[in-house]
Amino acid sequence: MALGGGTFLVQNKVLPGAYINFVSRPRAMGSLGERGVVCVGMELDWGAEGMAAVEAADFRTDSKMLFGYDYLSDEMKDMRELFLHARTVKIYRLNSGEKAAATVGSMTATAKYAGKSGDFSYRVNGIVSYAKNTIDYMNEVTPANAFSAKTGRPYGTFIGLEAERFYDISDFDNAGNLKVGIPTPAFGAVQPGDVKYKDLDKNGVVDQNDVTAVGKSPYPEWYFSFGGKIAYKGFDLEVLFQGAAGMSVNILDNKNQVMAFVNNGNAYDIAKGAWAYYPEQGIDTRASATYPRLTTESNENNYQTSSMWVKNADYLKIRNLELGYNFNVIRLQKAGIDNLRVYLSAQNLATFSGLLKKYHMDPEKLSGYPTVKSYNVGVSITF
Ligand SMILES: [Ca+2]
Repeated sequence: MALGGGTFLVQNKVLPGAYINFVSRPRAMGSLGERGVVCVGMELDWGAEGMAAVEAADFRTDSKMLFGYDYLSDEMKDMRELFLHARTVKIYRLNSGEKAAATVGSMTATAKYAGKSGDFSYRVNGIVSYAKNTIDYMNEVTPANAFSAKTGRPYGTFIGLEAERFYDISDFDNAGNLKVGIPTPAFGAVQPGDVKYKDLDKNGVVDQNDVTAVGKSPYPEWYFSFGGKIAYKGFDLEVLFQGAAGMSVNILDNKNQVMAFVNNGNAYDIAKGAWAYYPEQGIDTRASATYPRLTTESNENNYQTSSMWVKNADYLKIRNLELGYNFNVIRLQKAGIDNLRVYLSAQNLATFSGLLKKYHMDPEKLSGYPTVKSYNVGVSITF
């Protein structure tokens, strides 16, 4: 399939070793398996070699924050790198019945810095990218209220009800009915301790016409990884961190761990924050409750997609940590072995995440077992 087509590339040599690319790429992406998707946009690359940038330091002169062109020998060029890539594209989906258009902007920066002094050497490197999209047009049934629309928001944005608070005793009359003036929820009878949602269109009824954005999308806006390695004589220590930010998850997707007692299931830690008011037993969690009242009955009202359950899913993980020692002795080489390495490594050693801390859920793998930690001891021989 060929729609659009043509690539215009202008490469400007700005400085020896530095370059700027202006790329205009109207192109069809049919070859990527998505039929009828056309992508038109601008890309801008900026790379520099032999340039000490803001994030780098020139260890030879011990100067920091050096900016400007700095001649480096070929050997040194391998040790420093700074690269920026910016992109804005408009994506059109042209299939009949599935018309959609979105604007996507993204930027990626990578940097590497390495040095060596005698038997000691080090390297640090990182990548950070930011991407944001907006749905310009899609085949959406026009909602009753503009604030409910998916169009105009990033793809995948969680749309749901805004949980305001829990119903209190004072919201009900003596017969157990909601007092006049309190909007009626459309998801069945409620009691004190159930989730009270905002009646956004103020029509006196809380229903699906009151939904709006209650979080971001499950696709991160920010993605980053950074790491480094230090080596001294035969020893080396390497670490890699990776993380993502600017995304949400709906923890109701892990029903077993969120909905207490449902299907005779257990109540997990999350339910410890349950609303409870038993004055005769001296129990009153009303001021601090973070979870609706506990019940063994199904409760449609409390388990709507809402800000009660859509949570921030940012995380940072230590993906890899490895300590190694390289034997590189002449005796071994005589035996035809170039290198003998012993190492101790750990994968997914630690996860820093509010979701994991508060709800024992791995943001990358909401249900089931969290990402597996693993430890390895190894020997590698290079012949
Ligand atoms: Ca309403």
